[in-house]
Amino acid sequence: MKIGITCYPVAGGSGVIATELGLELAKRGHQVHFIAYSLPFRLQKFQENLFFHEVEVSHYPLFKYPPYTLNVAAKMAEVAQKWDLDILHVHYAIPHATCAFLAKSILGKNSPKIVTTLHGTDITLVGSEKSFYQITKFSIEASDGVTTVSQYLREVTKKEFGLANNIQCIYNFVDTNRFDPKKPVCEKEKFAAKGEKILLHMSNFRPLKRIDDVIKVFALVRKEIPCKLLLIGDGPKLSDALLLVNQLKLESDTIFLGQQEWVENLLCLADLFLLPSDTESFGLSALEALSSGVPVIGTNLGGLPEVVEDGKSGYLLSLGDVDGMAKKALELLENPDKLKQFKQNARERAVRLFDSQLVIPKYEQFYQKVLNSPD
Ligand code: GMT
Repeated sequence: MKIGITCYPVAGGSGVIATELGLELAKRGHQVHFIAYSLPFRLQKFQENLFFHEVEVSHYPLFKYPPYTLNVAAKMAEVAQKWDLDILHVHYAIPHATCAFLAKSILGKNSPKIVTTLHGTDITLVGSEKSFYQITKFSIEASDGVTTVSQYLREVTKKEFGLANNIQCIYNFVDTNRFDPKKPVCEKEKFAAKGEKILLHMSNFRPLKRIDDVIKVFALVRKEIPCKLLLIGDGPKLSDALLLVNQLKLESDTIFLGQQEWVENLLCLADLFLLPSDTESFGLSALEALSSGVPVIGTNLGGLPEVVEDGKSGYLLSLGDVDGMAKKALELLENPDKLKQFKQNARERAVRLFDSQLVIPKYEQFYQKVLNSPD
């Protein structure tokens, strides 16, 4: 198949999934065309069957705001026509599903089929930005096929937008060969002394990630056992996090690593992964942790219970239950046999349910189904 993929090419779950999907599809012999405003951040080296088409955003003096949506739509139409695309797969409804609708309208009969994957914040954002409701509903309905990254998100989308049943859940996936506790060179001693445990959090440091809770859980655990906190990522809550670490006098045991590219070399160092978010439609970072053999302590909300099995590959607690999370973290860290069992369970769960080789064929089948469906 000839497949166009549009995503936000920056660090973030939806960009990661779109990029890894494109890479895998290209390996499987499909012709893949990325259409985005910059080279997706995990797309570094040349690969056969892979093309990149940059969306240049217009900066005409009259435009106070660059018309990103129109620039993407125009590029989609151009690429779809020139390379005769079968499928245009857009990640994140706003505005990419709308751009795809525009491109399809421009191309008429010869348009590719549109597949939209909803990632979560594109749907929940509508809750805070009511004016987007109609255009989001319209763009989702105008797609030829819609997928969500969890059952939870599927139900929310159906309920919020009053949509019928034709949304398919295809779970996010991970390359379990890459995120493998046995493979990377894990130099734990670079960060922690012998016998010290490592707790890790990785995100885009947005308010919903509740970095304060991560730090407070760590502070409670550190009172009981020697440990270090590794923080990967950057974002609006980074300054608050630095301040809290300073107030709680945790500087000597907290390491801010900023944005990192090869996270598989860091995740495998951890004993526990912390993800106490307000909500996660899926929680891709939690899956990457599981695959690296790292149990997850998080919230029992959104799609996270579909990823982490409470009491087996981690513990999921109520939102804001910092004490409870610290207690569960200590229960594992102070009990080597239990921790070992949870690490094994974490790895097994990722391999059994979310390996990319299991999930990518589901996208291929979905594309085929959409291609076979009448206009
Ligand atoms: O919230 C983020 O970290 C970014 C956002 C995105 O679109 O990149 O993540 C969403 O999509 C990811 C990939 O499907 C999911 O794993 C995240 O759970 C989801 N974030 C939220 O639902 C808050």
